[in-house]
Amino acid sequence: MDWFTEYYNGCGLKIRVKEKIVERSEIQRIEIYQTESFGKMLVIDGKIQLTEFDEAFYHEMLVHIPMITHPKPKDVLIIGGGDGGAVREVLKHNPERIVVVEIDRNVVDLCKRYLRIDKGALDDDRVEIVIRDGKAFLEDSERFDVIIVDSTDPNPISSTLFDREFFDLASERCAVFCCQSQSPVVQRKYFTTVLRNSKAFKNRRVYVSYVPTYPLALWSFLIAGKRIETDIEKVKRRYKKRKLKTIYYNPEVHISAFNLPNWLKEVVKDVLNEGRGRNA
Ligand code: AG3
Repeated sequence: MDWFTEYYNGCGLKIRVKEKIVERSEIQRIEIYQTESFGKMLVIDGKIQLTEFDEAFYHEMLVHIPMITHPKPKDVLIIGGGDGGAVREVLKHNPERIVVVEIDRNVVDLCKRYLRIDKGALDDDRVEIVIRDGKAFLEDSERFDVIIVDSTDPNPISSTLFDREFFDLASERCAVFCCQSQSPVVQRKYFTTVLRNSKAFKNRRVYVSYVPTYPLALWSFLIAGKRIETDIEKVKRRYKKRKLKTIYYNPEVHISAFNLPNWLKEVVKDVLNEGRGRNA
């Protein structure tokens, strides 16, 4: 049996793999493995995107916090997320329409064929799949109730989803926005880039979750919207009303995700306050 290793800043994660199920390299190098203990695993350009074992930890936290924040999400846009994990979770809220804008057709095709974590969601009548760069799509798109960005780490293909203009545009196209914002521990630069470039949103908060197969397991998310829902009673009511069935997310986890340790609070505060008061 072989080991698959993803390296980050002077450390890494090693996972034992039984076989490589498929590999395709066009705009990105996509690999799907059968691992020894974590089920199937999707890797893009050497970086672990998901394993069957913990993908719900990530997708549920990426999706349910913004979806619950919106009182009645009807139109939802997912940028990235061609594996279908995020769409599967969005469908649990029974929206009228979901558009998935994925830049790489191969992600959708290979995941549908070899992974099937979407559980049929990618073929649902309410779901439209558009193969296009997410920022280009937003330039001439309508407004959505919720926009969720399920991207890879910043790289030449995904970099348009991390720049200032992207967040400026997104802020005009939705009521609630949420994106994954990388590891605040071992990818601090990526994390602060998201915070710096998303100034167009007037009200933003960071929350965190535990995703064991991502760099050092502590993962961050940025949510923006007029009112970010952290009232436990309201969250409980919506969770119940929408009859959500989840394996990680619940109303208590929703609330506690926003409670950051001091060092991270400091990082967030420092970046959000940058430039303020300089000319005071
Ligand atoms: N998107 C976030 C994956 C980031 C993982 N980074 C890494 N392993 N260096 C996941 C896409 C799954 N829908």
